[in-house]
Amino acid sequence: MTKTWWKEGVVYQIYPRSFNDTTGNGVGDIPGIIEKLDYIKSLGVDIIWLCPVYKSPNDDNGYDIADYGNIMDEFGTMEDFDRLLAGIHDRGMKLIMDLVVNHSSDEHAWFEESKKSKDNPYRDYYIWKTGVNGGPPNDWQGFFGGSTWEYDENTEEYYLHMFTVKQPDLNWENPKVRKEVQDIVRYWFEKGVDGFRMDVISLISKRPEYANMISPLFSEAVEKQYANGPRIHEFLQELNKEVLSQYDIMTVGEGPGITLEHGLDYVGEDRNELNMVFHFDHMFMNMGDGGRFDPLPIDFQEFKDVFTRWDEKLKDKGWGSIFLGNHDFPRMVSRFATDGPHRDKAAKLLATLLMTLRGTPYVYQGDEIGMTNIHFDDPKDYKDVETLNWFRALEAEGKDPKDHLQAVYDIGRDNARTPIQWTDGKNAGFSDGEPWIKVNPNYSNINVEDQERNVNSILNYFRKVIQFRKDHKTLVYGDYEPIQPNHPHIYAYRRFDEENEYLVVLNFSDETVDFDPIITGLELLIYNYTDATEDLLMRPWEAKVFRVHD
Ligand code: TEU
Repeated sequence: MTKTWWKEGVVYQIYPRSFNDTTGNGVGDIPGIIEKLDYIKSLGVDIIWLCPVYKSPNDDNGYDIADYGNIMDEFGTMEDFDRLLAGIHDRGMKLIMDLVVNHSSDEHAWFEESKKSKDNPYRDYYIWKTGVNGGPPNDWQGFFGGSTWEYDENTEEYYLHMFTVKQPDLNWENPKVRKEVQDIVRYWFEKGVDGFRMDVISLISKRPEYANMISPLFSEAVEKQYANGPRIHEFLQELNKEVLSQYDIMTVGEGPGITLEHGLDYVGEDRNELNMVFHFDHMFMNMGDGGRFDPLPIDFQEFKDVFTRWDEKLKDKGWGSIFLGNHDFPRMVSRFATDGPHRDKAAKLLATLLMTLRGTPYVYQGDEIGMTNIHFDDPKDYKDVETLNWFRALEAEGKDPKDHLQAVYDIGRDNARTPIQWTDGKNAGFSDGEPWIKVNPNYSNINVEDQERNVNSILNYFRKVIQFRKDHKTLVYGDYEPIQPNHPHIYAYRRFDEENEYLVVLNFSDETVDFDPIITGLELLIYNYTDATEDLLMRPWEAKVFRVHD
């Protein structure tokens, strides 16, 4: 297996809107990130992934880009961006950007041209179709609900949008579009950025028949009909050959619909496509029949099995990404562990999991202090377009969103989008003005300033366990083998190579569990209870990592 910086690095994801506001307009900004670079460096992370900062009308918080070569006014200027990049590089870190090219904003100049007339030179930059029987071209449902087709009266055709109406899908069949994407990517590489996270990259190649949905199950339609289209690998190989391969950069493709079966096609070392993908097997595992807003409890067995199956799939020829949350999902501690009385231990346990599996770990901003989900009483406090669309759909059925807030508490994207809690002062130290989304009221107890002062805080544990991963390369490259994989409460595994062996034991429960891994010669190295001992009587949410001696 080849060794590289992006396999050994730890990534920290920034959602700029909610990170740190220096202007008082209630929106985080690039100078706000610059101000916190020493803090980010102090975590021990190597790579920053910055969510979109390009010009955007913000229908989907920057995932609707109106100009790929400029910075959003609310976030600052290109000079600010250049200072950010230099500040990151000065500290020995790298920066990866978000590349959102499955779609653009409808306010992008290309789309403004495209909608003017059927013979406009930009018409084929997007996907236009005539209607069928007075309705849309087919019955496709979008990621945020409703039809994926929007009628345009001027030219009497429909355009495709897999996300909001303000996010028209680009037509990758058009070689000019692919060339534009290459130019965008090259532009940022020439500026010195170190890679890209590629938004919904699995969706760029459409199936030309545009047949009706093959299944009422959204996840099935995504995998078999929306994603993994016939030319996806050709497109990625072309991008790789023309641009990616010319630079020492990293790529991680975001991949709804990328299941185990497709994984290696995208990331196999012999494929010349992407370095890693984010698959969603654990992130969408608890969707009920009603889709995202019909969540089921997390199935712990399945949760473990997902990591095991993917490790097995990628171990010889690929590489994985290890993440438990991002800006699209609830807070990891609330979702996969507990934000009740055991929150402190539970957050540390998840940090241990992130840093001891094989694959590049991604830490989402705020998880390093154990930030939790938000429960707004008033539906009006929610800002996410996906949640708002769902409220609208409920209202259309005569229902009151107020009666359905539990689903949003469980699964809504705003859970992860409340401002970072820096202090116990005004607006949690995020902004002097009124934050664009309300701060989680628990900031008086959960904040960076407080955790800096406490050697045993979640924050300081993150620092310790990140350093631990870096000091023990076996945790990066070594083999992974689950121990007693069917245990109802414990997630345990060995990581080993020819020289070293480690045992990780994580108690995912509120109970004390007497665990017997039948392995001897254990020396305790990392643990989340200060008074931990070498035994395996695991207290609630206890995590221990041992060296295994022969
Ligand atoms: O997300 C795509 C995706 O498939 C989901 O995780 C999704 O956002 C969703 O919540 C479906 O239920 C990416 C971005 O990460 C997301 O923020 C954008 O809204 C989306 O693409 C469109 O660009």
